[in-house]
Amino acid sequence: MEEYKLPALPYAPDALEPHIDARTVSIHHDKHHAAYVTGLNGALAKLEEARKKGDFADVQHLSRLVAFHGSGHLLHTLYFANLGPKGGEPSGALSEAITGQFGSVDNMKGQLTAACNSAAGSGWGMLACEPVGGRLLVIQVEKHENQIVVGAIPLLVIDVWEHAYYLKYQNLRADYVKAIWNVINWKEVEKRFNAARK
Ligand code: MN3
Repeated sequence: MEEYKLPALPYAPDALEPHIDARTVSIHHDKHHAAYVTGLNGALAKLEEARKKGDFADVQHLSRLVAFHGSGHLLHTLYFANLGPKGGEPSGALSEAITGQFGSVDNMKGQLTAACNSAAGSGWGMLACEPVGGRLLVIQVEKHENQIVVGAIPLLVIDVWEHAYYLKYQNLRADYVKAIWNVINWKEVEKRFNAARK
């Protein structure tokens, strides 16, 4: 298996200005996201070593590292892909599903905004689709290495760790969350939704 690699940003670092500043996007992607990729590869290499030696004394610690860095890598890959300079509103089947289940797109945004604003420091807000009933769920992630609804497929994720907004917004997380609705790549969210329902 090849090592995990940091995916390139799908747009220029300043593409989300003025809502998310270029310096934050650069540091977030080049330093924070990169660190998860390095951490995940490191933990997997140690597990490979452990398998070769037949010595699993550190398996609990290493499993936690895989969960922490693996979730970090996957969530940040989704996060950067579900943002984009064009913004807009959901359309098609996704829009119908959101309206059907939340009453309106604004209701969903209200719940997801509240989940983002009240998540503990290292958290995420997430719109997900669970595959048993096909229901859309707003999920509040407080420790990203813990699964909240096992099997639910993230459609839209919003990073609310301080590094995602602090340079521009300092302690005003709610202002960052309010601004981020201007730069959601709904086509990407829709693509994930259509794949999740199959
Ligand atoms: Mn982050």
